[in-house]
Amino acid sequence: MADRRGQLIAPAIDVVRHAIGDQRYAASCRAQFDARGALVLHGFFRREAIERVVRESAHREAEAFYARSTHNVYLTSSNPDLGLDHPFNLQVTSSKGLIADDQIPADSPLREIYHDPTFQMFLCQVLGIDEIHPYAGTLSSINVHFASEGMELGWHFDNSSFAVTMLLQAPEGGGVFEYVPNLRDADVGDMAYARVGAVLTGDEPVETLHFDPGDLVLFRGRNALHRVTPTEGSITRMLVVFAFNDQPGVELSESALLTFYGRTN
Ligand SMILES: O=C(O)CCC(=O)C(=O)O
Ligand SMILES: [Fe+2]
Repeated sequence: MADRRGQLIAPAIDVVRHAIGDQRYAASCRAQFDARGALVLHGFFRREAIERVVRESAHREAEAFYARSTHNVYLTSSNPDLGLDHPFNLQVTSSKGLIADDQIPADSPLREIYHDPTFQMFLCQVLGIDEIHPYAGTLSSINVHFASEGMELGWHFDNSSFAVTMLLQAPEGGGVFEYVPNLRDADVGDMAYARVGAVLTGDEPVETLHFDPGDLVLFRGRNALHRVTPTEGSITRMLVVFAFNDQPGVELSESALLTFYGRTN
């Protein structure tokens, strides 16, 4: 399938349901994304592509790097001066397994999607950015996350301003993405302590983002407080993260690489 400019589009993308090469379609996606801080495009990836990626990823679950940590919602170290029960210092738990970009096969449909020029241009239009680039380095661009029974991601804000994900395999229960859109404006240094405290004590209502395997999900994780509830049952939650930057040459810090992957290259 080709777009308006005759550009071939990765066959894994269902361009019949999602005309990503069409400016009007991109504009309507952007309006939804801006209004909600999140966008779910149901059935974005074709079933055959998902099944293939699940087949090529599932047996690598044992090779994944597993980490469990306690952290605050800002993913920084604590500040003892503020007191242990200050929202800045409240601790939550995260545990997941991860395979890095260099563990994903060269011919995986995930790579075709990630590098597809029409897909990248569509993301720019929806996100309102001029350029989109992979991470420098060999680990961070495409990752597959595994959450087996009991694993969860605690409440947090992402470091990056946007996230692009796709669920590969849903668990029997749990693994629910909960969030509060636009809880803060990180660009002006807003820490939103009162609301962060209220979400963590259950006093502020949160929203649930529903998505199924094959749905494309975009969200503004730097300003939306979000979590993924613990997986229930024996089916592992599997999710792809397509990580991009709006500038070239960005790489995670050495300590972030060690935390996420247990290695730096
Ligand atoms: O697993 C998800 O749906 C979200 C992942 C996430 O929030 C993250 O990796 O920071
Ligand atoms: Fe996140």
